[in-house]
Amino acid sequence: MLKLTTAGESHGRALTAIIEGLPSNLKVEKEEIDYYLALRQSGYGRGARQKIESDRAEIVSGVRDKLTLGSPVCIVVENKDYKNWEEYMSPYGADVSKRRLTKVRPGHADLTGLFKYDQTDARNILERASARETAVRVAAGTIARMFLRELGVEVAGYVRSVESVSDEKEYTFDEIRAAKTSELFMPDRELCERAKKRIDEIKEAKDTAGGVIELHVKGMKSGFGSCMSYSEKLDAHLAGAIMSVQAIKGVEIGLGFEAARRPGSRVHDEIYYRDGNFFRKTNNAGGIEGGMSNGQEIVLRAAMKPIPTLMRGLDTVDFDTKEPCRAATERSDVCSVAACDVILESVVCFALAEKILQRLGGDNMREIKERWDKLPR
Ligand code: EPS
Repeated sequence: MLKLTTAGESHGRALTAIIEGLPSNLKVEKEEIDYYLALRQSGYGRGARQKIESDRAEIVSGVRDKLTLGSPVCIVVENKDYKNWEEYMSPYGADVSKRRLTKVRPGHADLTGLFKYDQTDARNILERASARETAVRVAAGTIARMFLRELGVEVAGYVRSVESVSDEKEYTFDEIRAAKTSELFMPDRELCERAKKRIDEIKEAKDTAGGVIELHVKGMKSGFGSCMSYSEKLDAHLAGAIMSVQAIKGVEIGLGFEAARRPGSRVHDEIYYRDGNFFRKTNNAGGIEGGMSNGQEIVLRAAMKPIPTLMRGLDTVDFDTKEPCRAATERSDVCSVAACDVILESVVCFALAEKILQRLGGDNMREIKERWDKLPR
C-alpha cells in the first residue's frame, strides 16, 4: 500500500515527505523533482515569499544510485525563510510573544483551529495549514509521476480560468502539455494576457483571485477503482485527493455539473464496436464509469477559491480583545492558480499510483510492469 505522510511548518526549518510502499527499481531523477518544484513556484501573481524560496528536493533515504530500494523514501525541502524566523519558530525555545496572529483571517483555518487545538495564537494553526506544505506533495507526486510514466500513464493540466477570464475551448493532450510555456499555464495566449491584466487590476485593488484547473490523464487502463465497494471508487478517490489541496472548493469529472443540465441522451457516451475493439465517439464521462476507469482519457476539473489573505483585509474580530478589526496581513499571493495546477497534477499522480498498486500489488517494477502489460486497455 502506497502511503504519503508530510510534515513541516511554513516558516519552520523544512518540509518533509515520507513515501512508504514504493516498489523497488523505480528510476528517480532529482532534476525532475526540482523542475516541478520550480514550476510550482512560478506563475503570474505570486507574492514576495517566492523570491525568498528556491525549492530543491533533498532525497535522504529510500533511493540508491537513482533507483528506489523498496524502503520508505524521505524527501526534504528546506524553507529558506527559516533564517528570518528561527527566533520565533525554533523547536528548542522561541520568542512566541512576537509574530502572534490574533486578528483571525476569514477563509483561513485560524479561528476554528484556535478552538480545536486550544491555542490563543493563530500562528500555531496557520503555520501548518499553509499551502507551503504543497511543495513536498509536489515532490512526492513527481515520484508517482515517474512510476506512472513507466506504465505509459501521463497527467497534464492547464488553467481554464482566472477569476472572470475563462477559456471554454477543449484541448488535446499535447496542447495541454504545451500550456506550461505560458505564464499562467493557459493554452490560449490572448486569454493568458487578459488574465494577467485582470490579476494586475486585482492586485491594485489589494484583492485576490481564484480559478479553475483542468487535468487530463492519458494511458490509464480500464478497471481501476471499483463498482463493488463504495470506498474504492476511482472518482471518489481522485475527488478526495483533489479536495485535500488547500483552497480547492469543487471538483468535476467529465461533464461534471453540466451533466445535470442535459438529458441522458446528450450525456452518456454511446458504445460501438469495430475491428475487435469497443469504442466511444465522446468522453462526457471523463474516463470514469461505475467508479472505474474505462480506458478513455480521465478528465477532472477543480475550482480554487481566491486566497483568503487579502492585502485590503476583511472584517474580523481580534481573538484576544474581542474587538472588531481588519484581518491580519503581511504579504500574500494575489493568484496562485498556476501553482495549484502543478499541485493538483502531483496529487492526481499519487492517487493514481495508489490505485494501481492497490490492484496490481508487486514489490518491484518488473513484477508490476508484467502485471500491467497483461491487462487489457
Ligand atoms: C501561504 C502564505 C504565503 C505564501 C505561502 C502560502 O506565505 P508567507 O506567509 O510566508 O508570505 O507564500 O506559500 C508558499 C510559501 C509556497 O511556497 O507556496 C498560506 O498562508 O497558505
